[in-house]
This record gives sequence, C-alpha cells and structure tokens, in this order.
Amino acid sequence: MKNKKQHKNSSKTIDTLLIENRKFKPKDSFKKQANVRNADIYKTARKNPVKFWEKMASELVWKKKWEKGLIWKAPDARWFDGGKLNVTESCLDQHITNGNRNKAALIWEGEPGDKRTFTYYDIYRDVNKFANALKSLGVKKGDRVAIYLPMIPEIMISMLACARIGAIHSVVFGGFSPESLKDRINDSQVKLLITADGGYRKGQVIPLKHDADVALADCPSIEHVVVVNRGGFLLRFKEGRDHWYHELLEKADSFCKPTYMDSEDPLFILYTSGTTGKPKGIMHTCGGYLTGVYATTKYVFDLKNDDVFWCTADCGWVTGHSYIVYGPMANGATQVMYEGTPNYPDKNRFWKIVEEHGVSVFYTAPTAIRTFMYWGREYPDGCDLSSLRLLGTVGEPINPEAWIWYNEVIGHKNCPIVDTWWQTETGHILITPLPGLTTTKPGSATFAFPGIEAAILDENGNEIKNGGGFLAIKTPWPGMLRGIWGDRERYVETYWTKWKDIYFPGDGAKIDSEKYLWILGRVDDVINISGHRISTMEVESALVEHESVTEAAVVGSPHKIKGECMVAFVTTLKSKKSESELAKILTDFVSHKIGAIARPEKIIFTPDLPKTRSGKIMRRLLKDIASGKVLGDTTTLADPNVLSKIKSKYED
Ligand code: 7RM
Repeated sequence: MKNKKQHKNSSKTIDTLLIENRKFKPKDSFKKQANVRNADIYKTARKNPVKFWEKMASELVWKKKWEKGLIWKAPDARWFDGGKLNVTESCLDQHITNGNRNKAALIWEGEPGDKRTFTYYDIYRDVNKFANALKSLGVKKGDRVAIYLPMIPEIMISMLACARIGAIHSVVFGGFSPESLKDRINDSQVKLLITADGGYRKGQVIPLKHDADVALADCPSIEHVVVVNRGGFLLRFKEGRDHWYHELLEKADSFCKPTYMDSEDPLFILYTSGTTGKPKGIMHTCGGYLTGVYATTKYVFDLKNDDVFWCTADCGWVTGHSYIVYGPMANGATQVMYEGTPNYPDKNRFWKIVEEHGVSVFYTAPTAIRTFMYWGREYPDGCDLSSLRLLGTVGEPINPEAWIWYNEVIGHKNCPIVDTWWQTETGHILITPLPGLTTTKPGSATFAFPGIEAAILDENGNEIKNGGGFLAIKTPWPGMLRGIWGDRERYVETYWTKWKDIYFPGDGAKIDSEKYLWILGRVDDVINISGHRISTMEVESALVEHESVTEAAVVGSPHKIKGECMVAFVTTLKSKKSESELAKILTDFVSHKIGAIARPEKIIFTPDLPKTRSGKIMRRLLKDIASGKVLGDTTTLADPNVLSKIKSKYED
C-alpha cells in the first residue's frame, strides 16, 4: 500500500485513474478459506475455456447431458448443445434433498419494517404452486410473461415459476412508467402480466396496478393479470382478466413437473437502453446463462454454506436476475432482500439490515457508496458491521476515493473488494478480481474471469498492450446474449460489426503496464446514471413529443453522486410560461414517458442548437459545455455564434 496520496477531485474519474497506483493484497486469513486459492485456474481455463465451462456446468442439475460444449458460428453461440434441463431444478429441487430444505433462502424486509423469511422448501412450494396457476391461465412454454413488481419475495417466485414451465419472463423495473411498460409488453407480445397493488418507496405507496392498468389499455396481447396483494390498497379489478395471486396459490397443486428445456431455449428477455430511442429486448438462454451465473457467484462472491449474501439491486435490472435469483439460488445461498430506499426511515437502514441479519457478503453500486459517503460515516459507524467479509461493486466505474471509503468505513480494511464489470448483454460477470487471489487496485476491475478473453483494441482491431482504447471480448462465453428480440439486424450491427467476430460492449477502457483493466465508461449515446443505462436518444424523443418542444439534444455531464447526469438542450415554441415552469413541465413529461430515472437534471432553453451545415446536431460540443471542458473542434458548425449563446446560458 504505497503512495497514500489523497484524491480530492472525485468527479474526474478518468484523470484520477491515471495516477492511481495503490495496491491491496488479499489477506492470508481470506486466502486460506477462499473458494479459489490456486491461480492455475486462469491457465487451465485459457488452455481450454470450453472444458472449464463444461466443468462448471457439470455442477448443475441436467435432465440430459449436452453433446457438445460449444458450437460457435460468429455471432451465434450454442452452449451445451443437446443438453436438457430446467433451471429451477438447480435453483430449488436439488436443495430439497441435499440438506438445504429448511435453510433460509430469503430473508426479506419490506420498507415499512415488515419481515418474512422463506426456507428453500417455502420458495420451492410457492414456485410449484404458482407455476401450476400460470398453466391454468393458459401460459405455455415459450409464451412471454411480464413481471412488474416491487422488491417483494413474489418477484423471485414469479421469475422461477415462469422458468419452471418454460415461459419467458420479461421483468420491467417497477420505477418505469406505464408507457415504458406498454412498449415492452407490446414489443414481445406478452400474454400475462404479474403485478402488485402497490409497493413501498421512500415511505410512499407506488401504485403499480393502477399504472399497469393505464399501460394495459393499449396492450392487446395481454389475456390475464395476476395481482399480488402487497398492502391491501384499494383496487379496481377487471372481471375475467384480473386474479389475486394468493387466491390462485390456494387453489393450486403443490407440485408442478418441470418443463425440460433445450440448453439453448430462451429463459428470459430483459430490455436495456441502446443508442436509439427504442429499448432492446436482450435474450438469454437456459444452460449457458445458468452456468455463467452459477460459476461467477461461487468464485467471485466466494459463497459458503453459512454466508448471508445481500445484493442490493432490483430484480428489474440484470444484476437482480443474475445475482439475486439465478446465481445465488443455484448455489443454495441465504440471501437478504429489501424492498425500499436506503434512507427510510433513516440513513442507516442498510447498515441496520447488515447488523440484524449478519450479512457477510454485500454487493452494491458505486453511486450508492458515494451517497453513503456524502451522508457521513456516522450512519455505518453506529451499526455493527463485523459480519461483513467480502464487498462488491457493479454498474459503473468506481472512483478510487469511494473505493477507499468502502474499504475503510464499511469493510474496516478487512474485506476484499470485487469491482465487477459486466452488462445486461453479458449475462454474468466477465471482468473481476477473484477475492482470494487478486491484488486489487482501487478503480480497476482487474482481470477477465477464468474462461473469458478480454482485450483493449483500437478502432481497427489492433490490440493495445498498454494504454486506452475500446474494451473487447474476443471469445464466446456461456451467458452471452443470443440476440435482440425481433431484431436480428440490430444484434449484429450493435455488437458484431466493429471488429470481425469480436464482441463490442460499447465501453472505453485502458490497460496498464501490469495488465490491469480500467473501464472508463460508455463510448456511445448511452449514459450511466446511478448505474442505470439510459439512452440520450430515448429522452430526446420523449422531449420532442411534448407540444412545446421543437428540438432537443440530451448529453451526459459528470455528477458527484450519480456518476453522470443528463442535461437537455431544447428549443421551444413561443410560450407564456416562464423557463422554470416549462422546465418542470418537461421533466415531469419525461418522467411520465419513461420513468423518474430518466429525468434530466437540467434543461437549458436555447433559441438554436449547434449544427453542422448538413443539419446534424453536434452533441459533442454540447457535451463539452455540459462538462465544463474547452470546446472541441467547431469548424464544421453552420453558425458558430450559437455556441457562445448556449454557453453563457448554461453558465447562468
Ligand atoms: C451489470 C450492469 C452495463 C454498463 C457497462 C459499463 C457499466 C458496469 C461496471 C461498469 C465500470 C464496472 N449492466 N459498468 N459495471 N463500468 N466498472 N464494474 O450494470 O447493462 O445495466 O450496464 O455499465 O458501461 O457497459 S447494465
């Protein structure tokens, strides 16, 4: 741990990363007990990655063993081809007979303070019953089921119940607007929706069923709606279409024979933002995905039988799919799930939960860590965090200052930190330390997981051995996306055209002289706000839908807590409203169209936008303004005067 230099400017992640050279070795006490203790794992996996993954797959429950580990015809992979399985047998059935039957699978806390604990048998029983209920409502293998629920145990049960019968789930984050829910339902022709009367957030009830009803006015493919009774909030029911979850469960048989799937059959769709206004339905399959999440959960989080794992993500994001539902359950873990916000009723809520349930492995996002830093260390300091033994981060680059704080204030310098890089598309962690082996550097996700080949390439596909470029994944991996729902062309175009047969994740990165990887952030029109991917195009198209807006350009700007935030530059029709009134109207409008997470932080009204002579908006220059940078090349502007006007307006 040389060089104790303090980094004051935490927002300048990229600059800070350049001078970061502190190192943290795993402690002997951790190394001795780690699930991976021998660095040969990297060598063995590199020699024969498919064999490495086959070994991991063989630890899962298969109905029929695969014939071929991998068939790769870029950009299409078939993992464990010919194999048959139902993922719920690995996640549930095996635990009913292997000694985990009465083990706590899920320790849940609602935001108001209500608590429920489910053993593996409890989850198994409810999943079986709900799977039967879904069948009785006509859901068949391959049908799509949307899930629009708060973070309550039923979200996990619903996902697993779909998997039990081979239905494809599409979880839509509860914070998304009715419009967003509608688009996702219609894009994949969803047959049944699972929602709740409401859920708690920040002490308030989020009226999910009400919002779902708004969406469903325009969703002709929906036949049935199942409603979980979360809080007894008064509701309108549509006769014949709407059903109570608890009533269905009461009537259902307690065993549902699993539907056996081909390894390559779809398991779920999850929508994520891309560079256009339309979200992409990322498709994942059964055998490869489960193998990837199982292996990474076991080796990255070092899970042991008596660990208490808490991943703070929402199941509406891929992190909740992989590291709440499928990875931990396949490992037979005990987990904590929490419904609400970290500051309800007070800013110590997370640390109270850690203390009360003895959380030992904790996985959260850098934006949350920066928020905790900002609130002050008295909140964690007031709680007993001695049960923690491993910490993780995901979602965005972590600035070294936040990393050090996490290590000292939460980990008491006693917990390795795993900074894990991956995407909705990758399905599972691809770049990460192995906690018992890797010497970490704050801000670096370190090295590719065994069996993964990552590199930094330039525009032409030449490898960069020391310095910056684009992150690339050179060989297929089991949890990789198999496509975008209904859009083959976009799949090929987005991920597989930059270089030949090499996956392009859309992130900039650098590699240092010791081969450590440093992920720097998106290089496309996607920005990362609090670990959530938001397409600037999506927000632009929402803005121009408003009657008063003629043009809009949205760019990312550095933000102390959120990592990035959105700044919208808009031109409007003449209006009697003041700019602040209009700004409020427009932020509410975006929130209504997409969801509160997509709200612009700032709206700048300008009579004109900077354009090239051919009429293209030069977002790059707006980004420079919004980041307080020196303006880049302005020679191609049609009217250079526009910029100074916008600039002075921005700095107001
Ligand atoms: C899991 C998840 C993916 C994008 C990805 C990156 C960024 C994620 C890290 C990270 C730096 C990390 N899926 N990202 N993890 N950047 N270090 N450890 O977040 O599909 O929602 O987002 O997030 O830009 O491309 S995601």
